[in-house]
Amino acid sequence: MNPRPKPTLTRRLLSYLITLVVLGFVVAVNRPMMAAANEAYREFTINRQSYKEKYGHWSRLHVPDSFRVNAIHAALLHTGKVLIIAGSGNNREAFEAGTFRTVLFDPATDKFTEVPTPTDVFCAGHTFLGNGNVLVAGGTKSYERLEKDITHAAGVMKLKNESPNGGPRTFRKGTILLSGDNTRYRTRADVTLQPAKAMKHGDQTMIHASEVEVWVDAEKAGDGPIVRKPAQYKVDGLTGDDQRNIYGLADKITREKQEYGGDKTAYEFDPRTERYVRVGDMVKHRWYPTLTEMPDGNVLAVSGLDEFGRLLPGDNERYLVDRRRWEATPGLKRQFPTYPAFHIMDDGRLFYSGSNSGYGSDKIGRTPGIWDLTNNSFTTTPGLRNPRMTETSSSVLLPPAQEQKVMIFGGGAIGESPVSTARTDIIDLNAAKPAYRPGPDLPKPVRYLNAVILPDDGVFTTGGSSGYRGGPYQGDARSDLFNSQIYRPRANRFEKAADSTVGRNYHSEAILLPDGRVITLGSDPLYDETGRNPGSFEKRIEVYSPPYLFKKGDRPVISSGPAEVSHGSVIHFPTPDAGRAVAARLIRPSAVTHVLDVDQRSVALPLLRRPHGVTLTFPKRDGVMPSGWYMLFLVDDRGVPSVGRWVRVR
Ligand SMILES: [Cu+2]
Repeated sequence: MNPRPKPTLTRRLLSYLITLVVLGFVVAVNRPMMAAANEAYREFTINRQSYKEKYGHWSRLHVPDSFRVNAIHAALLHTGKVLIIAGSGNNREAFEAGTFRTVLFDPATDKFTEVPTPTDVFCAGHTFLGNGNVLVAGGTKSYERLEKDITHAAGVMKLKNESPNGGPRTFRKGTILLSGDNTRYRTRADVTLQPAKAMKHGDQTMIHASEVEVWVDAEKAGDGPIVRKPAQYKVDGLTGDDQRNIYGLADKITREKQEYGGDKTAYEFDPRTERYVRVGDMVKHRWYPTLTEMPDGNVLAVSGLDEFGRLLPGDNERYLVDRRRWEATPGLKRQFPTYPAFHIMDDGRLFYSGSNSGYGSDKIGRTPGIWDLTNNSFTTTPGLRNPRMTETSSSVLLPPAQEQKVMIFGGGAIGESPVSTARTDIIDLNAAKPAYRPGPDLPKPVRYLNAVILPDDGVFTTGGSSGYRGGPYQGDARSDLFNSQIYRPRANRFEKAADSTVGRNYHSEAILLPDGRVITLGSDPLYDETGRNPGSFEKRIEVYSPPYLFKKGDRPVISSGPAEVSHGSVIHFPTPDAGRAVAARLIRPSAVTHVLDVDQRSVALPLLRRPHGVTLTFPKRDGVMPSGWYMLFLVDDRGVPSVGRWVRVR
């Protein structure tokens, strides 16, 4: 028999190709089945009791269509409801239509309700006041305009008046300003210019010109009207003395990007009436400010962009709670990037963790430190690793607040940088020379990590993305992170928690609910799944139930107790579970936006077991326990907390 001829190269290649095609076909046909099998196995695993006991469990909340809003801000009210604020929700059409949204969600009944929203509070600052109202201040006056959309040169025109006579002068929108070569620029809004001030210095009278600022746009499109140098402009139509006394000054008129402009409107949101109550306007317009309640109960507003989208260079201001109005604090001039994160220390000073979000100088106000408001001194604190990656990081006053330890999580380099970090660092503010020390790394580099203090002293951390706004990261088009983990301060390590199913990056929030669950909302990805088209705002809401909710046996119960307590008081709370109660925690509810939550803190209450209850000692110091509403949790020997009981601290 002749040996079989060796197949030619062509034949061999052909047979490989056929095998490949057949294999590919088999895989393609079975892929949905394999994916379904994987999914079924995952479902089976995460729903097992033993898995839930160890890692907790996520569930999706049903949100009726009419209440699907862009959750930019969220706060837990002492009525137990979650305040969800969108304003215009980072949606230009909504802004231009004047459609501003706020909804309330009641986790006890799963019901949503609508709240009328008078102005655009998108990207305002907020914090709780001692009476439980949420102070909401600033917001959006104008949307950004990108360079590619700017057809007409524009700039900020300072109108000046050097005459003390003639009273206030109003210049209508559309007023023309003329450059030296008679190029025409139109004002964008009505403005009123006060007369100059005449001031006596000894026997001399000095005139201080008044001024008001307004956007102007070139009448003609294109680059012709661009002016790059400071220059003086004539107001069209003025003659004689008026023309000499009243004029315009502009640093530049260009086709550069115009940032979002801040608003100066302020409200107290009243949880009882569920309405915004207008209070005095802020001194400055602010977009992305931080509001911090101070130990005296007043509120400090720091940073933000002004109405022309310029970073406020350290002009901070104070809200006087009793008078419901704002006043400038020239004695507290200090510049920070937008949404700087402050934590009130036990002695009333503010610790700036270095976390911030959005905009700011790359040099000024980026270093963490302790700010003494009594003399405006600022002592920087050393030791933070990756100090250039604090933007979009988060920071938490670790539980319990008495230990005065702050932890910073992740963050990215300034602006739309592709760089982010998995670093956590911890600082002990009780130390003689406080300095950040290395904490355990997060599983992955992350921006926008939401961090929530749990009643069992764990810090639940979830979501975020490695790339800017969930966008490209090291070759992947999308970079949302689904891993969650609980930081255990005692053990100084992260424990794995169940994966979430919804990505949460920029403009997302997470909040502890009174029943011990955590609600997560929002996310504003730059791109869609393909990484090619613009992303859409994430409107789904997820709720995480921590492992303690799956332990066998009943949760401890606080049967009753006073609704109000004062600093330094010792109070008996009846409970049938006194025998197994090991800890009591007073948790101040979250008010969060842009991973900034200066309100959240957990205060330890020393506990004495009695036959039919526990006796709790409340701290004396405002800096440990600022006045306001808190949730009181009793925690048993298995680490299982009671449902939070609302207590007002006076
Ligand atoms: Cu924002």
